[in-house]
Amino acid sequence: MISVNSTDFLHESIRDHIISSEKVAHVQIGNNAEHALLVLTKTGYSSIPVLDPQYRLKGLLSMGMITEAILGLERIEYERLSGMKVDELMQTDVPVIGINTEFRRVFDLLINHPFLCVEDEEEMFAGIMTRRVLMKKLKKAVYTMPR
Ligand code: 2BA
Repeated sequence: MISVNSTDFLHESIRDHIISSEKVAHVQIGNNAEHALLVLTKTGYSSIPVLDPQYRLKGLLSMGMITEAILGLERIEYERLSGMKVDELMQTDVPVIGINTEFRRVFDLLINHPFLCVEDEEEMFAGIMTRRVLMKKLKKAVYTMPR
């Protein structure tokens, strides 16, 4: 049986566990797809947030979305990258959570999403909650279960 203590974290706020906005690789609305491809390649992340100049979340962009957009009939048309804006390519239907959301809520969402974008009380982008952070919390809970 899991002790009450080991699952206490489920009612804890994610606030102190997010990767804060300044540490999150992102692109801005208006950036071209060539710049976005560079950021995705250099950071190694498969998907990153798209923000406006006021740091509000506008969407998510992945490597797949870029390659799909420049896929020609016979080859990948890299020369089209500089003429495309991230605004045209990004996914806008993105799950967003508030900064005071409890861990039990992110549990469900992180089954289908590798990370969740987090907004503060003013609806500004505050950072991301990743699957890795949740897994570490879960591991700690499992290891403190009574035998
Ligand atoms: P992915 O890029 O698909 O990465 C999957 C997992 O691979 C990550 O899980 C992490 O454990 C590892 N990983 C990938 N690139 C890494 C790197 N440059 N440095 C260290 N570890 C790396 P999570 O940490 O749970 O992240 C889940 C997703 O959240 C990532 O998926 C990425 O889309 C996003 N992400 C994580 N940290 C980010 C950051 N600082 N900036 C932007 N996006 C981030």
